[in-house]
Amino acid sequence: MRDQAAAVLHGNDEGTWTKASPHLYPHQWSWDSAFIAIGWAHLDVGRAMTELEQLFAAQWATGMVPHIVFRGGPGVPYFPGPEWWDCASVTPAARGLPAPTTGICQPPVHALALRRIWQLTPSPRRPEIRARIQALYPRMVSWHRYLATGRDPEASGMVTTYHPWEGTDNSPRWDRALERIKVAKPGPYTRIDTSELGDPSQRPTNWDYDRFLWLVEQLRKFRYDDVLIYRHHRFLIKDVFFSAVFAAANAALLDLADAAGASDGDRGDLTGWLDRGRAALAHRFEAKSGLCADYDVRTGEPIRLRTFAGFAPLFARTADAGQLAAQLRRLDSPDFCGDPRLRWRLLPSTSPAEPAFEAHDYWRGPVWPVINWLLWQSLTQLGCPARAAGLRRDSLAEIAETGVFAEYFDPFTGKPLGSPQQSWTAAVALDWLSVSGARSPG
Ligand code: 2M8
Repeated sequence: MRDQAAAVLHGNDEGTWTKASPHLYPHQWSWDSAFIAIGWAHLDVGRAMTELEQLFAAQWATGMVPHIVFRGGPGVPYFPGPEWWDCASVTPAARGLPAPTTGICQPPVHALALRRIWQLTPSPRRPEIRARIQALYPRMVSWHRYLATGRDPEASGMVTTYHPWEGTDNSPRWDRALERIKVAKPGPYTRIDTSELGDPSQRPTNWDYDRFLWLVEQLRKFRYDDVLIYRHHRFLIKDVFFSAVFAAANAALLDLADAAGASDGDRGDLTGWLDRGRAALAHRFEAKSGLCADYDVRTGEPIRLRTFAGFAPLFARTADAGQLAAQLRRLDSPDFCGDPRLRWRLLPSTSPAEPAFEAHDYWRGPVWPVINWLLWQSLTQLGCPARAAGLRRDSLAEIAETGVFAEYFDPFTGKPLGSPQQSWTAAVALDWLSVSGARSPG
């Protein structure tokens, strides 16, 4: 399996960056790149660093790392392409970049990747890789500073998301906020994803795409200015999963502070963001459901749905023993991994008990290996090696059963769904294959 996973990365390799998948996603995606760098680190730590360096070369002047860098070039079929975003025309923050980008971002897994690269760097390569980490580290801190300020002007400890494309596209977490948006069709457009995949039921609907594109139009109108967006945008959600990844990423940058020669000021800021983030998530935890709830800034209402995001305290490596115990019980309850219909004991994107659940449909039910990798890593670090080992074993078994490094899997049948040869699935498989079930990844 290791050779097959490596072949997926090599097959999608464009030399200095990696396509998220061969056909469906032919550009460089932000959080995909971070996972991909973890995969490359098992093959060549220098190549892993290059992946992150190339992504951060497209970082905006605001510190934001854009969700797509359109490195594939203009002829490569992907919809919507850079013309829908038009970032460099409307904001100086997006000018002078090596390739056009989108104007939104994705969960900051990058620091986890940087830490993993450093852990995997063999002694002879340490001086070279340390120098490259030292060069990249300030850019990562500025990315985190953007999230802690531009995306959290209230200093609440929770990151605000502006668009479903900021991670988990058609998750039912966004349904109500999208339902409030009444849009006329945002001009004629032709989707490529559904024909590329051949099965539209595995992808967001046209209703979703109308809203996704309308939201892009709005963000462009606000010139991607966080202050204007905060004032006028219709979709503003305090995202518990994004916030949890941010907390874990702040901890990862602190772990690297000595190797990177971080300043006292940066260490202080990172510690502050980490503490504030964990405290906010602890506050959003609801004992009754055993889950954390997102929060809609526009309506002032919590979003109470049973999805993987409810396990934000686990993803953030909560320091609260009571919440940890409650979340572990919930994880293996019949609403989640304890559902007897599941093919593997893995965390589905949406609970099968949730009315919006769809076994085939993208973020509305399927199992995503990268999400289970994040959970595995957290549980290992939280001192739950047995449960972590189960996630690793079942995830590898899920991939091995069909031999497909799929984007996502049907939780009941284990059928591979979405794009085959998805880079980040191969990358996390490489990482899982490198450690024994009980050994700590971090
Ligand atoms: C999916 O999103 C893209 C848009 O960004 C799409 O559906 O076209 C999501 O799963 C996203 O989280 C992921 O980064 C991207 C590439 O794998 O695909």
